[in-house]
Amino acid sequence: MATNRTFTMIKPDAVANGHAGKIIDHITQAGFKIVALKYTRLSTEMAGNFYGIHRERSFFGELVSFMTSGPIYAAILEKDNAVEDFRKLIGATDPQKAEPGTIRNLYAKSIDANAIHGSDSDENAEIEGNFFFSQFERF
Ligand code: 3AN
Repeated sequence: MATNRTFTMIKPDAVANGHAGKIIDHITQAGFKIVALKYTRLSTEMAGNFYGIHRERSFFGELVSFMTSGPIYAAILEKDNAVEDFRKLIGATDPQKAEPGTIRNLYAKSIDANAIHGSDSDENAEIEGNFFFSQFERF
């Protein structure tokens, strides 16, 4: 059964372009409640661990250098069917393929600088949330 939580990061491109406020508004207007929120910057080691599943992929080096290039917002979000509904809200990984009105369609420029992350499963939502937040930082 689907849990009701997912994890997101507003990526360095969207923060640098001044889109973070609009993206957070988009997320809350879509019915997601913010359970935890942090403004932070990933170290190379943290980004490498977070994206460890992609370590063997050709784009891994670029992905880590992009994700460490500036501050991000990390958040845990709550809503019924959170993982699936949030993936719909953000759109496809490649913004050229993202549906009109999705966050990546509106704010992302390229497949690597794609504005936002959303967990792809309940299991990963749990792992990724735990990566950033202690139990005392969730409400
Ligand atoms: P998503 O974030 O949509 O779940 P994943 O998990 O397949 O996508 O990829 C993780 C991140 O790696 C993406 N958000 C994107 O920034 C980057 N990425 C994925 N595929 C590519 C690619 N072909 N070229 C460059 N970066 C990529």
